[in-house]
Amino acid sequence: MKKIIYLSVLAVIMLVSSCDPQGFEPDNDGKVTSIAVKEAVYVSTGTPSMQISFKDNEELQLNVVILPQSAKNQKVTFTNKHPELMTVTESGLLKPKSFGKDTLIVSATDGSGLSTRFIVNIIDHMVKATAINIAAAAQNKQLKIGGAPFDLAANVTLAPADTWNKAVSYASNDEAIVTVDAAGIVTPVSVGSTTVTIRTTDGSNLSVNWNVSVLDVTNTPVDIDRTNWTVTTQTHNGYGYAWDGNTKESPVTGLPEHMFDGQSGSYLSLVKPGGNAAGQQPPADSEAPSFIVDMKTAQEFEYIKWSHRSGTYANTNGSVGTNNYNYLRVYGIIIEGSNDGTNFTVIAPGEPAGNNANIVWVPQKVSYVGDATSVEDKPYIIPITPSTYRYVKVILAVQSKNYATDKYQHPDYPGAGYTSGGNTMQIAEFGLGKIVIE
Ligand SMILES: [Ca+2]
Repeated sequence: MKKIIYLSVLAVIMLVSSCDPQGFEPDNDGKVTSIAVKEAVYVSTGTPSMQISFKDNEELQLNVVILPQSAKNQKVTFTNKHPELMTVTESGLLKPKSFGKDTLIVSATDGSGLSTRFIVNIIDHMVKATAINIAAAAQNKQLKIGGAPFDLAANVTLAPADTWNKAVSYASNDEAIVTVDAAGIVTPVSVGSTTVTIRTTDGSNLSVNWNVSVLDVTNTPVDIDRTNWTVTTQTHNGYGYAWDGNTKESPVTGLPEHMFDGQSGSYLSLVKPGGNAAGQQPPADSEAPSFIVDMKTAQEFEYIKWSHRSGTYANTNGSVGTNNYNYLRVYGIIIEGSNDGTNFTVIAPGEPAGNNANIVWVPQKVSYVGDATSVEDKPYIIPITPSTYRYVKVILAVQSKNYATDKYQHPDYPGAGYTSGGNTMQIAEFGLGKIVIE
């Protein structure tokens, strides 16, 4: 009998040892004492609790941790309070149906009666915007008439960063000031101030007004410096100019460089085909005279600056009086550009008019028709096709003697030029430049 008891005790010891190799004897009879879920985190706000969170377009597999690890029956069951929000499988896979707040109950099945509750936050994956932000650099933007459109969309962000639907709408509150397209490109229309309303489209119904002003612009003509310019003339007999005032040997004016001296009383004078002056009589059918300006370096230009003779002029050789006849003026030119001084390309006028598309018309206060006078004491800015050249050739193509309905004709001035007089064409100032928009 003693021997049997001894063996029984030994068997018990061996049994215990096989269940707990550490040698500690469980004090709970192998029952579950704690149920934890790895995915649950402690949330201290509100009623402090262990909470599980996931988005309503995701599934979440729970990993349950049972204590003690030696519990004999570690199987648990899952139930939840709101089956309309999610389902949970036998293996602890949470499947969302809608966003909201549910309660998950994880229960032991070993008869311990133990269960643990978790708050489950099923989050709307369609995160809505909470704010519309406009970059500081775009605040109170100033645009300019005729200036570049502004990319407002590039300066708009929504918070939070994971906002589901980042699309916003744009609406100008005064389309007479600015217009804005669906892509958020703002175009200035006229001077004034208004706002553009930026609105979310994700249902958050947020909006902000963006301030914008449209300012007038100044188009400033900037003349090219003429200091180093030189000029050559091309005439039927090679004579460089028609002298004016005093004598051929000591002319007062008429010289090519007088186009660059800043004085409208001095000028380059060239004899017209069919004219007779300074000992020169080019035939009426001879080629129109021209001059070539060498600017020494290639320059960008988009306008001609031209002054007709106006006022008096004096130098050591004497003086010339004012002369306001239209027939001493150039009516139209053909302008050409070159970078080698030999091969020239026609530069089209900014505003072609008349029966020759290459003619750049030189304005004056009176008509090209007939005999008229006008004081021309200000330079004209004449737009031409923007170009970059070192050499510019100006052919004096149209003047009073060849202005006629069957020759050169400007549509605003139908008729014939004055043919009885006017032997020379006089150019008081010639320049080139470009418009700077500020
Ligand atoms: Ca001059």
